[in-house]
Order: sequence, then structure tokens, then C-alpha cells
Amino acid sequence: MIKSRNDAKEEQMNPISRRKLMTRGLAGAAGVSGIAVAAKLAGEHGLLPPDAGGIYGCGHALTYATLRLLTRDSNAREFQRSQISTTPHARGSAPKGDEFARLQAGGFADWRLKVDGMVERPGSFSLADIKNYPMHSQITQLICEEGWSYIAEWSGVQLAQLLDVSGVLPQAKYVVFRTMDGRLNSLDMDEARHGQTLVAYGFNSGDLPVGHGGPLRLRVPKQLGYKNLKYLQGVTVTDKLSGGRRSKYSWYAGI
Ligand SMILES: Nc1nc2c(c(=O)[nH]1)N[C@H]1C(S)=C(S)[C@@H](COP(=O)(O)O)O[C@H]1N2
Ligand SMILES: [Mo]
Repeated sequence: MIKSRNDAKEEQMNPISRRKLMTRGLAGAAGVSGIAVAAKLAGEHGLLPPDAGGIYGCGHALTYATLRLLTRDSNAREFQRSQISTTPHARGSAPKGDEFARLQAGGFADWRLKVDGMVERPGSFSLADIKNYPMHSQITQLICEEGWSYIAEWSGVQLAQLLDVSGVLPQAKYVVFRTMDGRLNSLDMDEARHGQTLVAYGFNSGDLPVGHGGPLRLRVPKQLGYKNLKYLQGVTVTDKLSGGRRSKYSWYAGI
């Protein structure tokens, strides 16, 4: 089929079309020359996940590249209030140790969320500070990689808000999260700044229960459960992710 000049022009201007072409290109390269070539192509377009070439290899890189192109601007599905699960799975127990118990006994008034790394204004936020920013709520599904899920309403501040207040430097690429129970994980800047990515303190119109990560957790409805870190204590902005295995699961967990 011969394209009219108008069609060609539209493809140039419309980012969705550009993305479609890029995705087709990746799939095509994977088919004709093998997945390694497609992964190389993805790398040239800045679409390689930081654990590419590790245990998940080229296939994982390709999944990340394709999914990110297709879903960068899309939202996770939101539900009606009537669809909220009546028995949400709370598998969490509070972090062990005196420190958490002490903070909990004080109603988490001394809980601080530290923001540092590649920001103009490193600092820390109390719960009260965080609640002063506009509250965003979403009714979304938390899906665990082990096969269970539930729908709940989460409320909190957009992570993007805290990043803006802190002044992210232009060369930054990732946001790394630390929790009180010693977990570490990260998001790329697009996902960190996505409107549905929250630092949540509310759950089904109450405070976030400790079992669900209270007083503060990361809520990333576009990714699987294990990326939704509970007991959030630190946020570090960086341009590279270094060393160590952060999780037994793959870094990108897009749904
Ligand atoms: N700090 C911390 N965050 C965590 C976990 C954890 O053990 N510690 N478990 C993760 C996993 S595997 C899942 S599925 C979800 C479960 O969240 P929920 O207990 O609120 O349902 O939390 C995630 N965040
Ligand atoms: Mo999970």
C-alpha cells in the first residue's frame, strides 16, 4: 500500500505512531536476527533495564523496551469503590527491632522520609510534611507475583511532588528506595514521576495499617507487588544503579 503524503506526515508528528514503529522494529529485529540484536537496538534507544544481561538476559531487556514504549504514558486500571476487596491480603508483619516499635509507639510522629542523591535540596519529610501536599487517591489492584491480588483504595502524595520539591538534577535517571526492613529497589524516572506513583499513607479511607506498610509505602500500580515497597524511609535519586542483587525477581515488573 502506498502511503499518502499526509499519512507519512502524521506518522512523523504523532508520538504514538513513532512508538508503534519503534516497537515493530524491535519485534522485527527479534524475529529476523534474534533477540540479541533487538536488545542492542533497545540499548541504543536508552531502553535497556539496568539488570539487562544479568540472569534475565536479552529477553527481559526486550520485554522492558517494548512495554516501556507501549505503556510509558498509560495508566494502571482504576476500579469502582464497590469493587474494593473485603478481605485484602495483608501478609506483612512490622519490621523487627526496637526502632520500629519506638516510632510506632509515638504515632510515627518521628518517622522521616529522607530524600537525597542527585537533588538540589536534599532533606527529609515528616508524615505531617507529606500530608501537607495535595492528596491523591486511587482504587487499584495490588498483584503479587505469587499469584494473589486485591483491590483497595490508596491515598498519598505523588512521588513526583516530593521529587519536584527536592529539585531533581537533569542528569538523574533512577530513583532508589530504602525501607526500614532493609529492602532496596528502584524505578526509572518515567515510572517514578508517573501520576499514579504514590508515597501512600492512607488505605481504604483510614491510615495505612502497619500490615500494609504503614506509616508510608510506595504504591506503583503499574508494577507487581514486590516493587511496592512498604515502611519507606529513604529515596535516593541517581544516574546509575550499582552492584548487588536488589531482589530475586526481575528489576522491571510492569503489568
Ligand atoms: N518493606 C517491604 N516491602 C514490601 C514487602 C516486604 O516484605 N517488605 N513485600 C512486597 C511484596 S512481595 C508484596 S506482594 C507487597 C504486599 O503488600 P501488602 O502486604 O500490603 O498486600 O508488598 C511488597 N513490599
Ligand atoms: Mo509479592
